[in-house]
Amino acid sequence: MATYDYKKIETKWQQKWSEKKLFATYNEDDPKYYVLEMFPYPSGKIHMGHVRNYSIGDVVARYKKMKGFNVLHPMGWDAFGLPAENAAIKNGIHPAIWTKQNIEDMKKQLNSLGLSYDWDREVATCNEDYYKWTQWLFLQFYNKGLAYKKESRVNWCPSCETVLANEQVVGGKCERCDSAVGKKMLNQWYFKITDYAEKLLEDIQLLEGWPNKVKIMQENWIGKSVGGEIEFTIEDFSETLKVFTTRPDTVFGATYMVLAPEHPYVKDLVKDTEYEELAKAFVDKLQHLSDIDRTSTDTEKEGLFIGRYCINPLSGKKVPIYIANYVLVDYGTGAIMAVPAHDQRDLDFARKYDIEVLPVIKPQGDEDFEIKDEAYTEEGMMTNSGDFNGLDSKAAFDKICDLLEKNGKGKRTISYRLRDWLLSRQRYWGTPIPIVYCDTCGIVPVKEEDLPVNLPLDVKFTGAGLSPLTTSESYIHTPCPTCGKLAKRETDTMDTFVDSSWYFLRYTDAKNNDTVFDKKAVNYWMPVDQYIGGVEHAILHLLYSRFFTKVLKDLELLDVDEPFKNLLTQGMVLKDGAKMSKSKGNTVSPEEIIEKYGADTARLFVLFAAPPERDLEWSDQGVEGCSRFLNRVWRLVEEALANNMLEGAEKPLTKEDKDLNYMIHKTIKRVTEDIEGRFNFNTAVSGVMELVNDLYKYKEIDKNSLNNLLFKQGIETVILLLSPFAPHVTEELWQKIGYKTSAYLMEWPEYDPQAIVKEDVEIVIQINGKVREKMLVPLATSKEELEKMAGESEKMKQLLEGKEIVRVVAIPKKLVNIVVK
Ligand code: ANZ
Ligand code: ZN
Repeated sequence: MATYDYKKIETKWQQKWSEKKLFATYNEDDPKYYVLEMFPYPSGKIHMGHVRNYSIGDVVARYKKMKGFNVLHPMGWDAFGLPAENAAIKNGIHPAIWTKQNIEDMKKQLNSLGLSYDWDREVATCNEDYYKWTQWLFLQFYNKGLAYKKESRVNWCPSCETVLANEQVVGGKCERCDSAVGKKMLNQWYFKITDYAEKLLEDIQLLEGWPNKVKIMQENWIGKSVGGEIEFTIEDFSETLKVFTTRPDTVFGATYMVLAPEHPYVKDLVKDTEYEELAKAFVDKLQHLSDIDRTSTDTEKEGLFIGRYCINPLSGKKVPIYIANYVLVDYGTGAIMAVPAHDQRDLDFARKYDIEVLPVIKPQGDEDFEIKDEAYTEEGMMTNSGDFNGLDSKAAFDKICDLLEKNGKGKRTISYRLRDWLLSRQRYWGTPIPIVYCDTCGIVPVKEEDLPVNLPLDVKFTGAGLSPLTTSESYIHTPCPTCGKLAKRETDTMDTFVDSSWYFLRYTDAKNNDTVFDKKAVNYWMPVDQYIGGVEHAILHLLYSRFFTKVLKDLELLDVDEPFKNLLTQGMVLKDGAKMSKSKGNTVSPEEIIEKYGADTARLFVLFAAPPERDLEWSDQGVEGCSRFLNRVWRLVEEALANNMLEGAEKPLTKEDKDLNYMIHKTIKRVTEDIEGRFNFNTAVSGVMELVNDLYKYKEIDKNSLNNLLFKQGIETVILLLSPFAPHVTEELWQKIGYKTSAYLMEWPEYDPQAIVKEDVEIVIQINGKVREKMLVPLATSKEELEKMAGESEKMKQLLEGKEIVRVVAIPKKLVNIVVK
């Protein structure tokens, strides 16, 4: 018998599949299924997280194919970004060459896992034929007023020399290089995602196949607040101060006001006063803190009285104005009325600076209510609020809004936490922004027919704080698309999140040179039926992709509202309880595992060791176990072939045959349901393992009396059920038992509902509720028959002798109770 030579088998099938283009997909009329894993950054090496992500996707893809769907399962490269540029600076390799080499290396590694990708649809975001369309999309956004330029204060990493998003600033430091992050004023490009805030929020309810936690994260990120804008007069100042509040009902309790230190009024309010220098010093001190750090509840509240006062529009009361770290300039109006009795942040601040705390809402019926260290944030009864006293605070909310609107002192408003998407990056290795600046015509978009604007090769990586593109003379100078005079190109490139916000659309028509994608193709394949990736992308990538999809729908480029119908966020791969990572030095290299055990074992392990959404703890014994199991399957088939156990005539089924038949169909049902339901691959695999055990036992009964046809059916079932998980070894065995067609093209086994109905069922017989006897009866035995049969056994006859039977209760398939006196 041949031994299981995984290396030979895996190389052989990978080659054959690729030669035959087994996984190529065409746009047909069949029901489609689009399964997608988040595409990787081409770092050069795959890690176990990739193996897990892509193995999960591959099972789904192969399974759906066998279920008769026309499956799209593409792969590509999120190929722009900082590491390539840093490698260029460090090692002097051009980012393009570095990236290309890494893609080749990683593609080999992915192929060594036997993943069923349609490589004809491969995209790399750094290729001209891709970024041409990213630029084209930018122009469509621009024409719709959804891409605009604005001067703004941005997080700036002096070491990476680039703008950072708030999420990339951790504890005041750059997420990438750990340098202290500063602020800088820059003229930047933005996408107007805030125009879609309401739609993005509303449509979360369409995402039935998404994990709840991700939906909540998106909801919080958009952060809709319903409230009001209230105008306070500032004493001796020409302008009024607008504040945004979610609690107009607390307006009488506003005992001080806070402006964000960067609020435009601050300079004028402190001008030529003793507070001028203090305020300036305070603003400087906050420069390096990110918004997240400034508003975190753990951050000590800090502020400064600026010597001025406001007048409360309803109470007429005069209250002091502060600047403070916890009020942000770009949320709401950048200023607040502070109500320490009912807002914890305000209370902490008021206690620290000894400001009055005035409760204006109290719990119903609580006479000696008092605020101590905790703000009262619930609803209740109005107090200290003039004419509104005694009202329910909910009713007061509306009445106060009505009054403010009547007096012209305020209005109801909605505020979103979501900010516009800053997309400019002062980097080289990204999609050039297709814009030209002309002294005569101003900002001029590049003509569509002149796309792509190519990344030049003659750049210097100077580290001077400007985009390297500014060093390319050939790039910068260009005629103005409108007037033809010499003009200058934009030298910023796009955030790589722009590239990844539409790659799943390009896969539907990846080779199209005439348009971004054919409308028919995109509408046939979209939405993605199953998206799989890490939860670290739960907010930005998914939100940006949803935003793009909605804009493209409004541009009539496609018809779907949402890009991803179902989302699976896979858990982490841990070792010794911690996430596998280079920095912790606890990684296991996929290449080593594949070398030592084969790809099928590696795949089977990551699929079997935990359900996809849970974290998976690496275990060498677990890997060994999976390897042993595949060897066991191999031997089972080899022995069966060697002993001619897969050929024979039809025979009536014996008791053992019936049991095996039952197990075969029950396993099909179980594995199918495990995959269909919540991708419980771990239990699906153990189902197959049990069936393999049963086949081994069956084989031992008596070689001459076996029902070979049934045994063969069992073997075939194992091979087919296992094929999405361990595609190489099953393909080899499938051919060995005589099939010419790939297992990938076979139909997924169907179970026979008749076969899993157990024919006999055990019934308990009770006397006065006490179990006295058990018996096996045909499943279909009726109530009347059961009543009759219950007393017939020898044991029952004895037990009932001399007793008077009062009543017999029979419940088919369960029990008979005989009530006696
Ligand atoms: C008075 C008040 C009383 C407030 C009260 C809350 C409770 P969300 O729900 O997150 O939208 N706020 C407004 N603008 C702010 C800014 N730029 N920086 C920091 N805080 C700001 O929160 C809205 C509430 O956060 C607003 O309602 C305001 O405080 C504060 F019992 O106004 B509130
Ligand atoms: Zn011009």
